[in-house]
Amino acid sequence: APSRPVRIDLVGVATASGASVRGCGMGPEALRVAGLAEALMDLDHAVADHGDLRRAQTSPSTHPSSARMPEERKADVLEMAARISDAGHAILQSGHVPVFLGGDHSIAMGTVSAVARYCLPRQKPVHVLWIDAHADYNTPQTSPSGNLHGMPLALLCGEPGFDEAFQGDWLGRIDAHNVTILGARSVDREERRLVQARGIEVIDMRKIDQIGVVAAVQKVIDKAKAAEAHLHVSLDVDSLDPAIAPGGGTLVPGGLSYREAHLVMEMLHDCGLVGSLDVVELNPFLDHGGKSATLLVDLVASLFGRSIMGEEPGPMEFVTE
Ligand code: HAR
Ligand code: MN
Ligand code: MN
Ligand code: MN
Repeated sequence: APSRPVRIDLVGVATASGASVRGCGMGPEALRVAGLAEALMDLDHAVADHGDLRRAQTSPSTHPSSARMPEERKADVLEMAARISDAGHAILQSGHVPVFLGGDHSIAMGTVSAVARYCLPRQKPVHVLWIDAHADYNTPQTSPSGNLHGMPLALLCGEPGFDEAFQGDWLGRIDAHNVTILGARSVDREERRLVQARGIEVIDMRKIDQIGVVAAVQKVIDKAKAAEAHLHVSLDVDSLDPAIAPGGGTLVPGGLSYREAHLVMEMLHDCGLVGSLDVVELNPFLDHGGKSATLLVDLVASLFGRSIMGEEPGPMEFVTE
């Protein structure tokens, strides 16, 4: 395998508390069944699986068909974020690459915090590449749904409007100028206003159609490389086209194609800057026979060095025009 072997620590986060559709709490196990650790070991990486973080078992609701109460779900999300942040920080301290398996996207409140808490005091800038159909930049004031998986980036960028329950030693902050959202095609009106006001770079699907994945990803790589940044990739299953990845609770048509998604991952691998990863929102209950889980495993393999012919094309070989 062409990539430099690294030590990868898998951390499952078996929760759907940030989402309204249940089932993505089973995501980590589906990724294991689809062969994630084996695929990475096949690329000569050393892999440890830390198992799953999960909330303590609570008694069943007296109203089984109703969703759990918003305040209770918020408490879950924040408790989980604190635990994720500490677990991720310890992994980074040990010099390993954390790969977080969601779980809904609210887990990124903890994962990105871990990266920020580790890198920023060491004068290492952080760049976050958020690959998603959505911007996940709502605040409790702007959110049309109240679902916390639509808010992690806003919290991480220090957006006002989050009450004191969201603040704590676990929370790490990132600069909105060091965030790129890739693959967006569903952004709420108020959310769009915030994203634009903060100067967050959004490479939406229309832009990808126009400039292509190569130019899009090269923009991110150039930025991260110039800053000598740690690149954190947060991969939401709904960034992918629903035809190839049906296993998500909030699907939006017009997503990344199979080869576009792989090319993103292949280029990110070759740039050598990726130091942590989230794979989120996989809902095995909605998936079709493991199709989405298998695709995600293959994409993670591409990110960690799997290539068709085993070659290592330097970044320059992408610039052919
Ligand atoms: N923007 C919508 C909201 O805030 C939906 C976004 C959340 N869905 C996700 N995130 N899957 O990527 O409710
Ligand atoms: Mn998301
Ligand atoms: Mn999404
Ligand atoms: Mn700035």
